Amino acid sequence: MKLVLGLGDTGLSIVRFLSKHNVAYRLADSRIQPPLLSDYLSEFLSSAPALGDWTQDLLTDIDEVFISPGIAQTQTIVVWAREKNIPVTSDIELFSRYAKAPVIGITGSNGKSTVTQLLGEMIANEGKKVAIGGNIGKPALDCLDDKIEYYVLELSSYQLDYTKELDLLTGVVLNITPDHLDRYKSFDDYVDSKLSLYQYCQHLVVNIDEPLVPKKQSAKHFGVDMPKQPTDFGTVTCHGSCYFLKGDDVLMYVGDMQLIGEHNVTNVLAALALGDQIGLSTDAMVESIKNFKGLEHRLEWVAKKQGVDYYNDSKATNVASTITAISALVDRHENIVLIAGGVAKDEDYSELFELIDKDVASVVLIGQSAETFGEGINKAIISYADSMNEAVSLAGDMVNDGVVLLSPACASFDLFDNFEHRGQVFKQAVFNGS
Ligand code: UMA
Ligand code: ADP
Repeated sequence: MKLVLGLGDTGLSIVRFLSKHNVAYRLADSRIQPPLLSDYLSEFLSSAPALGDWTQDLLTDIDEVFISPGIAQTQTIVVWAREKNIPVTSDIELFSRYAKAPVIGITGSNGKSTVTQLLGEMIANEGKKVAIGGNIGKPALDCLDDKIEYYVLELSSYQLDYTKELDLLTGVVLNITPDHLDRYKSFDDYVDSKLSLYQYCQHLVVNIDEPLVPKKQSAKHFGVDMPKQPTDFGTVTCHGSCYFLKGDDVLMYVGDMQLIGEHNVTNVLAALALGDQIGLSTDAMVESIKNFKGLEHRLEWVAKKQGVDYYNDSKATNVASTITAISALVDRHENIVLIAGGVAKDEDYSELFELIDKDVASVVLIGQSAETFGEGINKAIISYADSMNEAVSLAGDMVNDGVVLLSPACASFDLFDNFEHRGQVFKQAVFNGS
């Protein structure tokens, strides 16, 4: 019998899959009211899950555990399973055992969803049937379909930690900066988790600018300044205008994409390199880049009100992503009011505070980390708010001509269900405000 741990999106996708294949399972969640309990009960009337604290008897007669990525390796149930030599496996590995079409894996600290979505759109634009899933939201097992010609999976370090076998046609580690350090003994362990993706790839795509990713001769590289190799992707600036290049072939003017910011230039190059690796035509890829509006909650332009542009970057849950967002806007806007704060993640925030003091006029702080952030910021004007509505109203009052940016550098679960909820509440406050 299999043990399925966690009754969220992943757990539900696993039990659906096992039921379909007539595999017996036991389902357990350490919370009394897991998020998808009622969905599960209405779909699987006959079998009640085990809820509440993990107990050893959950492992009786179990030959494999399928685990949700949110459950840490230090949880007793994982430790007990390992002591009994019972394999603890991710939904991603289970997916890979059954996927018939080539799989492309995308990981990294930031930019995963953007690259996953863009590559998916490029493949669809080539006329191929593609499924996009994994950490981006739709569990990988829910994507399985024999008609699919390519799978594009966003993979988190949590998912990679529980994966030992995975067949990837190609894959990329976009970048590595500190994140999720509460889940890892050290930053090195987090780096190893990210880099583990490459061991599963037949072909590699490598960011030339990421020092933590070892360079490989056989890889396709991106981020190259004026690439010399015909298969490498990079940019060139000519008379003040920047162009995407494949080797020395000009692909398109960077200003023709709708995304903004240097980080998105890198994201596009990564998608181009992956697309080229799997044989997509340059024309289809370039067209997709021009049409791509970006994802909700990632440096998403919301509205212009009384001369002020509002941006929703709720997905920025770590230092590197908020630094990226400020850097993307600073060239375009003189006055930036930043709304930040939430649940901090054991990161070193000093570089962010220095950038705020240099480039941000005012900051509105919310959530658990508000006070510590306030102590670290010296020059920018600081206000505190108890809710997103108050934060948006205070921020709007602080600027006449410029930008209000929600880019929290923190997780959201002190005040919100998740980053999507936080972004929605921000947008609602912008639209409802006077
Ligand atoms: N649970 C326990 N005990 C615990 C922790 C969790 O029983 O100690 C239970 C919870 O009660 C809950 C279930 O496990 O019922 C939730 O599992 P989960 O946290 O793994 O969440 P899922 O709903 O399965 O969603 C997961 C990913 N979540 C995490 O990795 C935390 C989703 O990524 C992903 O979209 C989804 O699988 C489909 O693949 C979200 C995420 O925040 C967006 N990812 C992190 C990130 O991007 O930074 C890694
Ligand atoms: P992920 O799925 O890895 O969280 P997203 O594409 O959802 O990445 O982007 C999340 C946030 O990270 C964005 O809001 C943006 O601020 C930042 N970001 C996106 N791409 C990059 C990148 N290549 N380098 C650094 N930061 C980035």
